[in-house]
Amino acid sequence: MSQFQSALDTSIPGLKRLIQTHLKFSLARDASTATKRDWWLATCKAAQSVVVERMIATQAVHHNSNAKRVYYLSLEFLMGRLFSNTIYSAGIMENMVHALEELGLDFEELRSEEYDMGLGNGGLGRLAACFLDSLATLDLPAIGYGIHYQYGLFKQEFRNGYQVELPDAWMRDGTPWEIVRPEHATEIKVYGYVENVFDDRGNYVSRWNGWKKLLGIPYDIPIPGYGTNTVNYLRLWESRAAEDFDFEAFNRGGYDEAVREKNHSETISKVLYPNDKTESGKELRLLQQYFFVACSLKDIIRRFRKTNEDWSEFPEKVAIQLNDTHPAVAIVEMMRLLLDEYSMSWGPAWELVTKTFAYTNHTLLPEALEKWSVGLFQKVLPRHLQIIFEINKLFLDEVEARWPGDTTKKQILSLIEEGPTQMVRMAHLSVVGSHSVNGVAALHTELLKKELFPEFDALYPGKFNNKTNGITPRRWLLACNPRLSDLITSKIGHGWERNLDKLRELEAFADNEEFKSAFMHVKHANKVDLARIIKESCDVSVDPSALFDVQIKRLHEYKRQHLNLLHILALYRRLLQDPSLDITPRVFVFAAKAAPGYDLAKCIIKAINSVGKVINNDKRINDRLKVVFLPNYRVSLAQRIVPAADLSEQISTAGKEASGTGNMKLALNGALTIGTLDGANVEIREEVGDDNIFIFGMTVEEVNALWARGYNPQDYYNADEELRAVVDWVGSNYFTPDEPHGVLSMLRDNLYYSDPFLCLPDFRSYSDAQKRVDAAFRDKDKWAKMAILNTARVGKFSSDRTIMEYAKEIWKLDQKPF
Ligand code: T68
Repeated sequence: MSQFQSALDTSIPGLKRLIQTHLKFSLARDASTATKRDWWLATCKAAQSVVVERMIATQAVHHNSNAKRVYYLSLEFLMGRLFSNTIYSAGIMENMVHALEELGLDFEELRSEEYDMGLGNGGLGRLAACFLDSLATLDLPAIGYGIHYQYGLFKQEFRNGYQVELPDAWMRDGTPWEIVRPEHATEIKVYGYVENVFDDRGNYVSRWNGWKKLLGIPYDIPIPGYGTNTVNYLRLWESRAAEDFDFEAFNRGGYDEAVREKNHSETISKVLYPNDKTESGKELRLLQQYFFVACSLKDIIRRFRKTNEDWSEFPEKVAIQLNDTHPAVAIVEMMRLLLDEYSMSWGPAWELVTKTFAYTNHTLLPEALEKWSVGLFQKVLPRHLQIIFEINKLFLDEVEARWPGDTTKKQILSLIEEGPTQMVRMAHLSVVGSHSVNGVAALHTELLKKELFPEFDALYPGKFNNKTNGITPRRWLLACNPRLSDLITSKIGHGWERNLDKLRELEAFADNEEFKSAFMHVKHANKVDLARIIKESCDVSVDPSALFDVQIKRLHEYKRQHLNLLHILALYRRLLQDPSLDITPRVFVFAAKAAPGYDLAKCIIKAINSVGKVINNDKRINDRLKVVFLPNYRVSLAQRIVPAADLSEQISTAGKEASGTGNMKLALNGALTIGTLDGANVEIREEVGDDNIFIFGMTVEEVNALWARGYNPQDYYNADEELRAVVDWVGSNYFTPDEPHGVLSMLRDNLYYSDPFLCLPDFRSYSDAQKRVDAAFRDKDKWAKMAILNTARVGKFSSDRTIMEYAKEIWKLDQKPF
């Protein structure tokens, strides 16, 4: 923190002046007529000034020291709002709050003016955003690369309990954070054909001809570190037509035709695909992937060549991390550039590529593993397909050397899947083309090695490694839960924001009556806030002293929101059968988006909404159960729900959730987990201790054994009277009396006939665990202690820890503080 001297005055009067200056000169507004949004924009611009100054200094330091950088390639960055985060990281929070006060403005009110930047589906995209925060905070030279989607993940509304999707025009009214960089616009090529010809030197070479040009325009978003001068950036590419007009067509009078070409090019960055697990195989998706990868690699190489002459230095200066297989075509594009544009020969080019790339796997679900038909590749990227076949040929030679004559091994491992249509397996390409393949939690990495890629693990010992996910404490505690942050700081002081392990010092207060009471007061105040949001968006009144039982995540069968629903129905039924039953009053809070084409997921949303409507209005149960589904789940809403949760539902079928990160956010904010031994839940249990978590259900081994024996859901249905009753109940017309018969029968039939994610076998164990939760919550003292110990013991799950592991073990990247 020494060399850097700011030219800006960030005192309270200084910030006031800065805001007023931006209001007038950047926004052309007068203080007397400015709207709240104008003030918000002016405040963003003021904070951005502080950050931009440091960004310029950071980039100079990285450039002048010829530092190694990591490039994080991701099709998704789920950034949420940037207002609080930017102001905290700029180190001006306190002064800013006062400056705003003196201008007659309220910080909290201004911050809700911001529209979420929702350029991601869920965990994978949010992980990328947390990683950017940690990279900057740890003074690691890094740039994120992605797409500047015009529309992010759809906006969700409920109409009569059904999900309706609306476009997310997040930047319609402008956004204050981005800096457009036309000087770094980049041209790339797509489509066309390959010709094999003799070049000037008589070599037989492949030429890519007949291609179309596309233009990528970069938009930069500064990423300030917390408590440091480092400001990295996220560079997002927007596609444009390389030429505005086809003038020939225009002159022939074909105005429409001339504009059509332009529109087609600009479609590429139009919209984020809303599927979080299923691979759709659409041409536009492949174009998106190649477009941003090709633009990014050109940019990376341009930056490398400014300060380096020798290509062999490339892996010493550049590390590229692939966030899942979505950017995997980068491996092939890099080969193409080295071979075709820089005339390198195959061997050195391949060595350089494999030393540079590393790949993170985020799922074992077969339906999410990306495959592209050879035909589509041939059409969109003909030269790349040729290179893939060459990579595969050489790779299969390696397989042959390792397992001579074993054709089965070759079939299993080949980059090309044979069948009626040949497919390119992007995960295999990623494994072969990278020096590191990591899973995102210990269990996930074990399964990756043992179940998904055992042959690859045998072929490349040491390539597979684990990097358990993490979350940034700046957003997921400091910014989202100011009450708890202040309480923590009052006990153990600052420092936990950059060293989350320091929270262990709270353990000393876990038996302190005063602290327990203060901790639960904070939780209660946060629940009062959430109750207000619930009233506003669901028109349901809930009691903040009830147990807030929260399941917030994408809607997917493997996450088992429907198992939660079966339990709710069981509780409701027990209450109707015995109105005097003594149960802990609960508010069940759901929030989730379903992929628009995922019918069963949408049916589960409808079912929860319908059951909720009946339960919430049933006078007989005396408000002891409430069920609400908050619409339009997004980062900023998560930041309101997480601090108010008592119970965190992490109930996926064992072996299916790679890690989860919501589990970490909720535990950090003092919610207890009810969960299966899946993903990072396993490691959360290790940290918080068996007594401070509610574990239930089958283990991965038990799940595998059940499938091996043969699973029939009806065995469980027939054996459990309550289970049978609630499965039938949910499919009946009871909860949808005003609608055509059978709108929820799809859910009942799924459970009864197939139940692919084993809700029925886990139901009884889940229900028993919920009874333990109920009992624990009655003992206020015990619950407070458990909640405190959760907060105190989850320091491991800071994304700072995760990123330091990537930096040391995969990227070999040095910190560059200044
Ligand atoms: C999630 N994956 C994992 N995928 O499900 C979760 N997929 O367990 C893990 O914690 C998280 O990644 C971070 O590692 C996703 O979120 C997607 O969103 C996705 C998007 C497009 C295509 C496939």
